[in-house]
Parts: sequence; C-alpha cells; structure tokens
Amino acid sequence: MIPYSVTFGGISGKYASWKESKFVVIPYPVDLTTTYQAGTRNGPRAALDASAHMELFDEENKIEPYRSGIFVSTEIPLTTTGPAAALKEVERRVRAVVKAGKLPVLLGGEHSGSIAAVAAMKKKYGQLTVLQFDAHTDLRSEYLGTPYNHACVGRRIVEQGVKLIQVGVRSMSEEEDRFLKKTEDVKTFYASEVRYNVEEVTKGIVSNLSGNVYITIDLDVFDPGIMPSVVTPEPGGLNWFEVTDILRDVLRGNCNLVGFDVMELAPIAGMAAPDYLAARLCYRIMGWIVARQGEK
Ligand SMILES: [Mn+2]
Repeated sequence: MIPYSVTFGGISGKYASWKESKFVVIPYPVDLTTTYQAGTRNGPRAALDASAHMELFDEENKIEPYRSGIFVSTEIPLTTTGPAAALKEVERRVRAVVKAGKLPVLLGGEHSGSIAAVAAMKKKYGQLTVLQFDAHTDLRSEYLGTPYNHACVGRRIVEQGVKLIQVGVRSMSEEEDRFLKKTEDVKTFYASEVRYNVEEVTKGIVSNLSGNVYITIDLDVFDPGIMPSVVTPEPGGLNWFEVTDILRDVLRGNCNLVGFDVMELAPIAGMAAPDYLAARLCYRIMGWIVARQGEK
C-alpha cells in the first residue's frame, strides 16, 4: 500500500512502515453528502497534523502504542460523482488491510465511508456487530436523493445483516423512530440515558457485544462545547470521559475488535482542540487494543 505524505503521531521509520504496522489509517477526505455545513474534506489531514503534537506515551496503560506500528495510506481519491466510487475504494483497501493481518482505522471525512468499511468486515467475518457513537440514528432509507448520504449510514449497515448498537443519539426523524420500533437489529442508547445512567448504559452496551465488533465514531456524538468541528452539531452531547469510559469497558470486554473509524471532522480554522481530540481519540483506542494484546 502507498504511504501518505503525513504520518500519524509524527512517527517515522519502521514504526510508520506498512510492513511493521499493526494499525493502518486510511484517510477518507470525502465531503459529498453533508447537508448543513461542509468541511469534512479537510478532516483527516487536520487530525493527522494535530496527532504530531501528542505525547506518544499512553499514561493510562503505561505503554507507547506507536511501537506496534501505525501506517497511514494515501487518501481515498476524491470524485464529484457521489460517494459510490470512493466507497468501493474504501472496501478494497479495508479488505487488503485485514488480509495482511492488520487493523484498519478509517479517518473521515463524511460518515458514508463507514458503510464500505463495515461491508468489507461483514464479508470477511460473517458475524459482525457494529457499535456506533453518534448524535443521530442515521437510519433514513435515503436522503436528498442518495442512499449513501451521511444520514443513512446506520440503515445501510443494518441492511448488511449486521447488528447495530447506537449510543449518544439525540436527534432523529419520525421515519427513523418508526423503523426503530419495528426492527430488532438495532439497539439505541440515547444521550440522555448516558447523562443520567452511564453505568447502566455501559453494561447494556457491553452485554450486547459479542464476537467480532467494529466501532464507528461520528464525532458529533460529543457535545459541541468540546467538538464544534462537525457538520451537524447537536446540543446535549457526551463528554470526553463518557465516551472513553464506555470505550474502555467495551475494549476490555470479551469482544474481538476488527476495526474502527473516527468520522465527520470538519476543522474550523484557528481551532486546534477539536482536531486534536480526534487524533487523541484514535490513539487512545489504539492504546487499549495494544494493552489488551499484551495481556494475552
Ligand atoms: Mn451524526
């Protein structure tokens, strides 16, 4: 696979090489179906640039996760004909990463990319559960003329025969509410439940996850106070500790994490903290994965 011009965490040499890396970051700078604000095109690059300023020591796990290797591939090429071509390329690359025994990390870019990453995983593993952090259910059948709209990601995932667990939801349409009532393939934990009963929610999530799990994080799950750099900000979002506490319990649980993504970063000029949060979140997840492997 061809390396990108920027590495993750500013690392270099063997730690950033395809051959030695456990993690493969795939930048997905796509911004075709966003509807309110735009700017996810610049998300992956901003997160990568911010990542160069992180401490590479993981103070929680007392390890340096980068030593497991983090390769960054070239960006998924942009088209203007809709996300279909880009999705095909995402699926192809995720398949190649998995085949090489590495763990794919999609960095977005609008949320549509997750559809293809999940498709690659589903074909590879058969059984798959997706854990989605998101302000929105994304369960629309189609939106503004395309089934690949970022408002349809959850629906496209469920259609693949994948069980979907959502957390942080606080915005949905009547159509999506109706769909949720009749399906048994989706379990939704609302942002208000996290706020008032995070322990129960965490238990509920962990008990719903078994076997192979893919995690997709739409950054709008966070409160706009700490994550204003998203295309569809919703008040009442989760804070850093709520998201990472849930993730920690999930990643220390019994499931087999097969890949993850961090999506929908739309950088605001002059505002470094949200870009940095996205980078830090990626690295924190890598830390738990590496730490758990070390225990085995
Ligand atoms: Mn969302």
